[in-house]
Amino acid sequence: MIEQVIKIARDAAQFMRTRSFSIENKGMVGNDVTTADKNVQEYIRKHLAELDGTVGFIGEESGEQDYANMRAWVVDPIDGTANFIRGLNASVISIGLVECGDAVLGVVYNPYQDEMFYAERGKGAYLNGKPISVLDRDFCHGVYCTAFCLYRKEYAKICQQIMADVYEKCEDFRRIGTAALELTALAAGRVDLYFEMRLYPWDYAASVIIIKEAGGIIGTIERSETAQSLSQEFKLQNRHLIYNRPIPIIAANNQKNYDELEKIIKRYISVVPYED
Ligand code: LIP
Repeated sequence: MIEQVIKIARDAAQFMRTRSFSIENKGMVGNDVTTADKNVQEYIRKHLAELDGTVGFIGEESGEQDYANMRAWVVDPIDGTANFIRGLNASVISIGLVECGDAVLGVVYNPYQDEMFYAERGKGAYLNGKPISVLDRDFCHGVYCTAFCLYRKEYAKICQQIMADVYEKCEDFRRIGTAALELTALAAGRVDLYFEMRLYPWDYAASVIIIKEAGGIIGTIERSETAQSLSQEFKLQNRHLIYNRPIPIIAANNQKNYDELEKIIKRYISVVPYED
């Protein structure tokens, strides 16, 4: 099935090869959608449905949560819409398949570099047909990708504190403006550390399986529901990734670096109210 999904992603990119599109704001500065996003999504939705009509569909530009039969395609038609609007040539198509709460297949296509990243559970991760894997760099030589929580700027200060702390300990940072491209870059050994305070499932669904199959670590930090009801303090615990609402995403090239990054992050987010 992955070959067909790869073809759908590649063909859908035709709608990104235009500079003629209209822009609509989704209610917040920086949160825009273009007619290209909508066309890409519609193309993908139609063709995925032809592949298997029993699978649900969750797309960034449709707002539905359709986990039919516990299976759903989770799709960001253009991850990096702001880059797309500005002509920065750094945006990707991201298609993930989630089954019973687990990411099992992922395809991320960067039409500007003609780079197709993909993985299926248990079958390895690939870039344009060649196996990829994370690179075993130390934390101090790692490149960190992050963002300052664009749609919830009240978290920007915390993200900046985390950034300042990580920056002292790693080599450098990048903000490419598309989570899926940054996460697949980690899978391919190009960058090594990643954190975003609040990512939507369509931003990470496809990359989760690509990172895992490339030997990397990806997870989240969630507040404990019980701890929350017992006290006003927000106690944090590790939680399985979920695909039905925005969550923090941490990723690293190996377990040691993941643990170190998580420790730094928890230092800042364990002491502040952390909302959905
Ligand atoms: C964007 C991400 C970006 C993140 C933004 C936003 P969009 O996705 O990929 O890295 O920082 O908050 O979610 O909106 O361009 O699909």
